[in-house]
Amino acid sequence: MQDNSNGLAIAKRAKEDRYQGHDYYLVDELLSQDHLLAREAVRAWVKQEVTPIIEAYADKAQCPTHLFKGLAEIGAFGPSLPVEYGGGGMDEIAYGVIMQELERGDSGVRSMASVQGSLVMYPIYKYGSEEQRRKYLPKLGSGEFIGCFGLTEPDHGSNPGGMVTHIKDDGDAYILNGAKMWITNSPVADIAIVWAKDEQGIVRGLIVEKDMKGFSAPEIKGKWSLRASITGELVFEDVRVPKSHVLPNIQGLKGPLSCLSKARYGIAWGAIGAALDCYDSALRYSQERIQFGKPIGQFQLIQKKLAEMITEITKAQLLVWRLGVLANEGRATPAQISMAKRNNVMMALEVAREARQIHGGMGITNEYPVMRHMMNLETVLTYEGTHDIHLLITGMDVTGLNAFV
Ligand code: TGC
Ligand code: FAD
Repeated sequence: MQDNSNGLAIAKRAKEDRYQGHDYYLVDELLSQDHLLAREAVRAWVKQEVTPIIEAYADKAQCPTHLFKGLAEIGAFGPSLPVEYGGGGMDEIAYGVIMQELERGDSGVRSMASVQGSLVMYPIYKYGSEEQRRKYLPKLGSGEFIGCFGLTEPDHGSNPGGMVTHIKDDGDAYILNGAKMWITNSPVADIAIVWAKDEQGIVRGLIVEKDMKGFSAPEIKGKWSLRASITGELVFEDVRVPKSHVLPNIQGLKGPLSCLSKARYGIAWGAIGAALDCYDSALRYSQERIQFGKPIGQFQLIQKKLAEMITEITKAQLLVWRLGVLANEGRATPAQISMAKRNNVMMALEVAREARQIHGGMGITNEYPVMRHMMNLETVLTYEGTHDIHLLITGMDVTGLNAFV
């Protein structure tokens, strides 16, 4: 009878979350005690709350909405926003570190936090009236309210400036018509930040509440990526939005794009978390899996994969650390953020693909996190600006020539 004890023993252990971080260039020495404490807290929370359930939720294509409260408790919503407005009062590096640990668990869980903090709380904080800030931010920060961000439309994704969703003046309110597509959290959201054109064609931001008449948010089904995140549409049919719900301090496309800069920054950090989880799992598998009488990690081709993975992860870690320093000084440009988002997400996707190969057949199963990360990262490569759009942003920045006109 054949001895299959090696494969069975590894599969049994795979379900345990044995993740540990990897820091080849001692980048942790560039972090403060507060950053490291925040990371430990979120890592422990992910091990306790996310890892045990995430494969089942991804399998059923369901969002673990019960995690919203816990995310609020660990300070994942707006970590760098002021405490009095529902945020965490920390710096931009702490925000990045938290996103990294969340995405180590699952990109969809990081998405839950990114949208709430950077795309809903941030625009209300930055562009809202004091009354709007006081009304919504504490509830969003505590997870009592869930928010979503509606920019993309069925016919306007990479080119949001072409949006057709619009508002018409009607005395003390605006009448909102149109539709948004691919909106994270929309079916479970209490409020939506909606970007629409006014009668002069200027983009305005509105806070739309879920029970406003004529507003609906149907779920989009059938996703093979980000399965543990809920995505939907936003449909507006003559929705009467009081003028007090318009964000008074911003006009133009710069409004939503500046929110995207905040969220893209978090994704640049977050993607490294997914890469680290794949690398960590592959490294362990390579030491435990025996073929031809020795651990597969002893074969040069496996070592090549692992060496290249940790090299790319290390480069990405240094990139976001420097970006974080610039962000703390208020000097990180949108184009620098684009470069980091683009580089780190593709890096993570390539690491996931290599890690999948190292796991052999087991790599396609939910015994290991690798295939889930890989599928998730296909969305991360596309949302918040596609891989190619970010390349064109870098191209425009270095040449001074605009490819979008
Ligand atoms: P353009 O003329 O270049 O810019 C209009 C105004 O905006 C300013 N701006 C920015 N400001 C801050 N941050 C940025 N990243 C900015 N990008 C541009 C710009 O300076 C200008 O200001 P002003 O004062 O001159 O008016 O606009 P354009 O229409 O030519 O578009 C350029 C382009 C293609 C780069 C832009 O539209 C773009 O980034 N497209 C990608 C769209 C996108 O990223 N959509 C994401 C939707 S939200 C999402 O995916 C959430 S997923 C969340 C999750 O689940 O985690
Ligand atoms: P398109 O813009 O149609 O692009 C299709 C292809 O054409 C891409 O490869 C693109 O790179 C390429 N392309 C387009 N223009 C150019 C060009 N000028 N030059 C070269 N190539 C070009 N949006 C929100 O507003 N809020 C959300 O919460 C949100 N969550 C999302 C969640 C998920 C799961 C997904 C999948 C998307 C989400 N999005 C959200 C939408 C996301 O931002 C868009 O999918 C993305 O911006 C791309 O738009 P599109 O899908 O319409 O693709």
